[in-house]
Amino acid sequence: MKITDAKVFVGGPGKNYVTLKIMTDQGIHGLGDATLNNRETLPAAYLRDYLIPNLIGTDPRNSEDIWQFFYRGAYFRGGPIAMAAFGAIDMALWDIKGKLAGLPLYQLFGGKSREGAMVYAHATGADLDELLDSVAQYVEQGYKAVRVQCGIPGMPTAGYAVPDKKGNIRNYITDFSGIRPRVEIWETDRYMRYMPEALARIRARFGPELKLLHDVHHRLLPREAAAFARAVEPVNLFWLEDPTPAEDQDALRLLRQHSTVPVAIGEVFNSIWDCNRLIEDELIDFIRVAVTYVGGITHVKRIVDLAGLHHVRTGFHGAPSHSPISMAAQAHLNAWAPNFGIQEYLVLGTPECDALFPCGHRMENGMVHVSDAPGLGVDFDEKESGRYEYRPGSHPVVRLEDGTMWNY
Ligand code: GCO
Ligand code: MG
Repeated sequence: MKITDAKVFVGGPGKNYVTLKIMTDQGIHGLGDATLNNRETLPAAYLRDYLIPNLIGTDPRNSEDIWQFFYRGAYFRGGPIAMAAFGAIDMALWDIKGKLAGLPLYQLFGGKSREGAMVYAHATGADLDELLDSVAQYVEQGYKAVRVQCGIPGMPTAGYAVPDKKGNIRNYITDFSGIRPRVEIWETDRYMRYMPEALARIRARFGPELKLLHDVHHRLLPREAAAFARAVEPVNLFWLEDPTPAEDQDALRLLRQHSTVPVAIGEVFNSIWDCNRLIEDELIDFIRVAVTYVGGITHVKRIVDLAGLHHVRTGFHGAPSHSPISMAAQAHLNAWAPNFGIQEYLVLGTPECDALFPCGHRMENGMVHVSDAPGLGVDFDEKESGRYEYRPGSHPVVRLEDGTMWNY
């Protein structure tokens, strides 16, 4: 069997999805998602200029060797751009493998460990009242788990994933605001004083059952993260996400000494080497990697297996920056993983998105049910894709009040 061609498409409804389609001499094609949020043209160029010319003529069934060829052959290993490009190739090769076998991917991983995979939605509000209403809506829709992000009184600008006072959430993922980032101002003290109380009020309003998640988004120093984690203990969070930047894999030791709050980290990681110590030293409870960003299914399965040895559960990233292709790959991994935790679920489930990516995975009552179609269980309408083109967008940047650059 041989790969005969491969094409890259950039664009989509409300998002610059980067879609890879690999064709073979047996008429079977595979799909992959190389969407690196707000840097989409770079994995696309890496695929077109370097990887695809080396794919043509290879046997698509040799997905492990192809992964090793690209990873080791790059010499300058890893990083978000290359791993997103490898990730798309790896997803597409697994898609082909499943279609050849006539089996949904979860069967190739080891079958189902559960019927439905619990997901969480994003509740948000410019103030606590708005946030409480937002949580109530998701509870109404049957979600068992909700992430809560709240505007902080007195903070000069709307914070991470929070609407501004006029109620419109400047969603950098879909606002194509051009390549120059807008600036958000962050004040740790205000956040540390306000957020624990806000979380306690949400818990009081919705009772002990609802799983509450909160994303600090890399903004605290290790000491501050330890103090914050201790302050929110009584809220009994399902997880506290990205409390402190984790390039320093030792930073979490202090937090672990002061709190038993479950910690979730990993969405910005690109390989097992970014998180092996966090997992082996059991400094986290959930690994938040995304199948695109860590080089695809082959590599993410290694991370899931290592995590499983250390009581660490999965909590795959699932912001709208991932196309239904990588969300489909994660749906199969969520069905299989013996140490599944939860799935973030924010695909832009609009009619346009469904038209571009026909898909058999279903979301019901806060659970995702994986498709039994062979391979990934998602397709891509090339003709429909002609409606879209790349439009530049950028993450915001964050500065402290005195202008010091901080962590977005
Ligand atoms: C999350 C993430 C996102 C990121 C986004 C960056 O928990 O979903 O923190 O909101 O900000 O994926 O591109
Ligand atoms: Mg996050």
